[in-house]
Amino acid sequence: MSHSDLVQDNLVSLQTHVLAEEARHPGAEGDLSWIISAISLSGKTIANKVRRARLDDVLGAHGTENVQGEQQLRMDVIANEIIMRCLGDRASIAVLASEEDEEPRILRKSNEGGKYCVLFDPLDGSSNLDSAVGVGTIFSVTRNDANEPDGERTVCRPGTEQVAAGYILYGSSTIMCLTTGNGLDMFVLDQAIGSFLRVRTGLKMPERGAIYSVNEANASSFPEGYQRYLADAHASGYASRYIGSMVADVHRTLIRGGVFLYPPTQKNPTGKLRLLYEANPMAMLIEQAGGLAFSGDRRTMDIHPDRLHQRVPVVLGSRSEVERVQSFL
Ligand code: AHM
Ligand code: MG
Repeated sequence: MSHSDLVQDNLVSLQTHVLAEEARHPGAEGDLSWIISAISLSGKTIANKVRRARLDDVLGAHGTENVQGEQQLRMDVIANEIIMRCLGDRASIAVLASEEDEEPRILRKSNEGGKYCVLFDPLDGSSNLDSAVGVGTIFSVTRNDANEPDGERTVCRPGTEQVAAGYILYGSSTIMCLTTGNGLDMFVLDQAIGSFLRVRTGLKMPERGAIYSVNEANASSFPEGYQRYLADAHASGYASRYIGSMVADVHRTLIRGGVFLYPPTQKNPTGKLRLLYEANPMAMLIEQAGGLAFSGDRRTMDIHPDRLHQRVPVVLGSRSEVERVQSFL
């Protein structure tokens, strides 16, 4: 037996991976690696809090509302604070924009080294925490515009301008899916050594999949095209899977194929999910894995946002399944 056979472990860490990715870009100065490392630290910290939430008695409402008028849970506030602290001291971050905060936080100007902006949903699906299903953190990294003094306008950029995007799923294992625009890579947190280890590079999602994922209780208020798609899916023997946590539902869609939808409803006429914190980063990941992501009749990442907390309809998943939905719209 050779010596190398004695160590079976996969030993490419997230850190090693990002540094190697960055080395492929001439002139890169390592700033993005520092940002991803801060996101990784926040993910590990949040994963630990999520696992202990009931023991530490931090489930339930915080007693405040966020900018969308939604009840903030204690864990939303905790996750937001962890990310703000971990990312707040990284020298190359100009702006931090969180789904939980009304205004973006401007940390430094570009002439003070602020090269990037990070947008995030700290704990998506948090209303599911008390039933212990998967929840997640979603993030998006864009370049800071040196000529734009207004923080909100700086981060209101189309998804095509994202330089990195990803999510961390706090599920039966803690998983990070990441893209820096060169395919989608997947990492699993090895609790024993405290590192995210790479398990897949260039992950491609199935081309098709007879699974739809939508909150079907709202179906009667979906625009007609979505209703006709669902009727067709029923008649064609599709399976329905819906957790109600976007990160968990998108992750399954990535692995198993199919389509995830959040259409316009009576309650949310432009859809529920937020363009900058949810739809765009997921769209980048899905496209990098060979899938498609649309909002109405437009590619999600082509939308020019007009405000920070803008909501859009979402249809994303396997290429042929998204095309099938589009054919009904
Ligand atoms: P949140 O950011 O307030 O947690 O809301 C977003 C979540 C998504 O994770 C999920 O896809 C969706 O809301 C579920 O909404 P609904 O309960 O209406 O089906
Ligand atoms: Mg959310």
